[in-house]
Amino acid sequence: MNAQELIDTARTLVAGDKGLLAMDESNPTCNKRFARLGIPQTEEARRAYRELIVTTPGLGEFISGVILYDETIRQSRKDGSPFVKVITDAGIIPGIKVDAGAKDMAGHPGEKITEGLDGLRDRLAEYSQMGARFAKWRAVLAVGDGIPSRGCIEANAQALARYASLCQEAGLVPVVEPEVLMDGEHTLEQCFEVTEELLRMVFNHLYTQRVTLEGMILKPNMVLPGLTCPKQETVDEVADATVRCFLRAVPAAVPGVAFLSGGQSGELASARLNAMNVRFKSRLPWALAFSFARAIQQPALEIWQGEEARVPAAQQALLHRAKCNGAARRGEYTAAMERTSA
Ligand code: 5MM
Repeated sequence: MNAQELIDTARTLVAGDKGLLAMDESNPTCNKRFARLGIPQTEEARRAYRELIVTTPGLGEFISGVILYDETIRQSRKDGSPFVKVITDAGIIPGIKVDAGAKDMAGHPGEKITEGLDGLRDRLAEYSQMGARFAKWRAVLAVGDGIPSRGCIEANAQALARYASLCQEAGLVPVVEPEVLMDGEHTLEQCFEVTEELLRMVFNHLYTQRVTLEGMILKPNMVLPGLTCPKQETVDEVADATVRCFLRAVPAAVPGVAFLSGGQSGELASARLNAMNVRFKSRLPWALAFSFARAIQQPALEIWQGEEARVPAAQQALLHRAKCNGAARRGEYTAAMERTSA
């Protein structure tokens, strides 16, 4: 492992006003999203959609890195150019999702443990050879009656730390994604408590597994009320709670926090990220960036609908969301940006 290279890559991923675009939906997730819009759920349709994304003109102006899925990293444009080359030529760093998904956890009804550590060292070596410079692993924690349990938090935190350590050994920057889900009636305060406990546990394990914090990125949820909670806090209240929670639990050595969107609308995700940067940017030890999938892709997918003729309009919509999030990183995003685009 070359520690300085890891640190440089991690810093580049969150430099300036850029962020990550997550396009690492597994085939089942991608197919589910296609099915809702009547798009065929085939390997070719998934390839064509990913080609639309990686060939979006100007994407590299706002996106520092893209997270690919195993099928996607092996695919090419219709003209034969490998996606990894297209991405790199656009000035974007290719990354790869390496977990094998969240599975039911034994003895813990309603809870999940992310699998994928077996054989990970060999898979990381292969992805690194293919041109990936960072990797991602997602742990999923639901909030509900008596959950998440200590057992679930601890097991997922340990898996994240073991993954991160293997990544750094292979020269890949680990993007560590502990996600507290938005589903449910829980309050913002409950999300705060769970997120703080989870982050503390994750960083304890990262320390125990000797992960270089300067050479990683954290990809967490924002601190939010559950989707069906009757009380929905304002954008500023969410920004305040999120930053307060992270100041308690995220070490200053971490170069960047790149939020997932978790099912928020594109506009809300941009507005909340913007509010955090407006209110706190100059006082924080880490950059506050984005690593959104749905909050960047959704409008483009809805426009595309699998039709070749709609590619340019879909690319425009994708670029627009990337640009809005770039503005949110500077604290310059406004609702007027959405009206201009419409
Ligand atoms: C939480 O999901 C990650 C961020 O996406 P959103 O911004 O839409 O919340 C995302 O990278 C996720 O890990 C991938 O979409 C892969 O998900 P699956 O379920 O296909 O493994």
